[in-house]
Amino acid sequence: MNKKLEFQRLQDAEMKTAAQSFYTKMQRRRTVRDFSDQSVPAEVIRNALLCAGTAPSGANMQPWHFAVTTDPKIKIGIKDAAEAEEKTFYTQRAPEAWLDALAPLGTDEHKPFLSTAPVLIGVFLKKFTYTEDGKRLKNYYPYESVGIACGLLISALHHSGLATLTHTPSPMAFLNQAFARPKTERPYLLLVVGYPEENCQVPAIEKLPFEDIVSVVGEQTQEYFK
Ligand code: IYR
Repeated sequence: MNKKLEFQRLQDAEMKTAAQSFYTKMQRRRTVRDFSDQSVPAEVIRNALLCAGTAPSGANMQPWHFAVTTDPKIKIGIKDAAEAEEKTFYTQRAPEAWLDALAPLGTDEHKPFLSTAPVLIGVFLKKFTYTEDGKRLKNYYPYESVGIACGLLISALHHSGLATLTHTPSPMAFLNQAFARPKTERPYLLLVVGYPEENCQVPAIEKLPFEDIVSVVGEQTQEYFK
């Protein structure tokens, strides 16, 4: 049942260049909120979705489903439902501290990008897999697995020259209806995909430095990272 792994081993110099250039590329990824309505090649979206599907998952249960739409009517339906949820979030549900944390992003209940951007991807999480003979199998670590798949999806789209917005309207149960997904699947993330608008601005945020996100543990390891 097992088969031999075909591992692609790189030369040291090649590894270092690959690691550096991948980091440089990923460093340029920014979440954007102002999208152009320009359409994007379907092949790019298809390959990014296939890339997401390569993610590791608990017991390889692949507890994800990606629903994709470019259909203006569906996008407008999602926009209207999301804006209705967001309105109650911003005016009633969000605690003051949360609104303060969001202030630098300049977000509000208006979500024009949901109809402007050419592609919306609804990511759904499956706590169970239903087999053809009606058995219900437990999926292991579904939240972690779907999170990893989303990371690969975002990276693949960025790598292909597209911009994304990880949007999590809350609550987002309306996504089941919008994307015609069964109630057994939990909406996990709405990914907005396209090109940034010409004069798109992004907040001047910074990422934490290495020292703040990594602890180098043990004397030998400190020597290794010198
Ligand atoms: N879902 C809301 C609020 C929001 C929450 C977080 I956490 C963000 O990083 C950004 C926005 C909205 O989309 O406006």
